[in-house]
Amino acid sequence: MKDKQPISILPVPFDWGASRRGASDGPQAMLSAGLERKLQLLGHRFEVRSDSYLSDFTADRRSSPRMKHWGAVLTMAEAVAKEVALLTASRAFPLIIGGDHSISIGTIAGLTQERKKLGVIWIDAHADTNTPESSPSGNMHGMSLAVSLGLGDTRFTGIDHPSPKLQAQRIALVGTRQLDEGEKGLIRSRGIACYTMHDIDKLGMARVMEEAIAIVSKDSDGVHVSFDIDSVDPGEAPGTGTPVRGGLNFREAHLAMEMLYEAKAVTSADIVEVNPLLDNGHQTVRLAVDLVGSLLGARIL
Ligand code: HAR
Ligand code: MN
Ligand code: MN
Ligand code: MN
Repeated sequence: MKDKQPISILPVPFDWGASRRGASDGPQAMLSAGLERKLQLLGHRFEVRSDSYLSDFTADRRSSPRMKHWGAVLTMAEAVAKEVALLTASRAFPLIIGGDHSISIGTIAGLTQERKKLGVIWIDAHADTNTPESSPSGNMHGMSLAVSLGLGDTRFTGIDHPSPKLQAQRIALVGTRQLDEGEKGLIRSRGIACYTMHDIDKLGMARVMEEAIAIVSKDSDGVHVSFDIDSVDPGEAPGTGTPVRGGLNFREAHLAMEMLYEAKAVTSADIVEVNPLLDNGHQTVRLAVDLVGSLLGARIL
């Protein structure tokens, strides 16, 4: 982010892209856990946007086995895209708080209205590169990155402006440890940089983040961080709908965020899949707030 750039926090209380309910309570939980106080302490100017930009998606019953609740997801994503494009145009730093990961369909469509060469770091146990055909679940939070690459239903890939929104060479996946067969083929054939937990174990998080930041910054006009809290090990972050063992530890997750801040390259972020209904007290919600703090400049000394 730029020096003294104001931050616009955009809540997206939405969970119809996931199989389990509750991520829709993530935004309110993060705000109640002191997200605003954290930004104040860090000296940021910021505003919390109302969620009234979201029209009533609950009335939208359109759904199919391969794209569950697609009507609600589409209505949400179109509204999020519009709102994020407005924030980008206003020169604020968009900080989108979800919500399940399908909200990033809207986030990325909005950001790329202006930034045609957006780099994206996707920190997640999953790659979210399924198409309706390859998805084993039909849950749309597993399709958001594929949609942004122009794959899948054209009503989604065409949101706001023509597809594709992203180019494969400006994407880096970090923390990956659960891929479906179709996703593996796509990641390989498109040459998407993928830093699995195996790579993090062998190379160390610092080296992985250096490489990932270099990849997404190269010839780009902005860098978006999409942080799925399920990238963190379920021992630290149990409050999420699709936990996978063997994730980032507390220090690796913070280091990733700190290095992103130090790189001064990040132009927007979303944090997703925080599910207060599945949390152990407020452990996961608090971790999410602290990680946003690290991304926005919190330091020990
Ligand atoms: N790959 C699986 C599917 O598509 C699971 C994806 C799910 N979960 C997320 N996204 N939280 O990162 O169904
Ligand atoms: Mn709810
Ligand atoms: Mn995800
Ligand atoms: Mn995930």
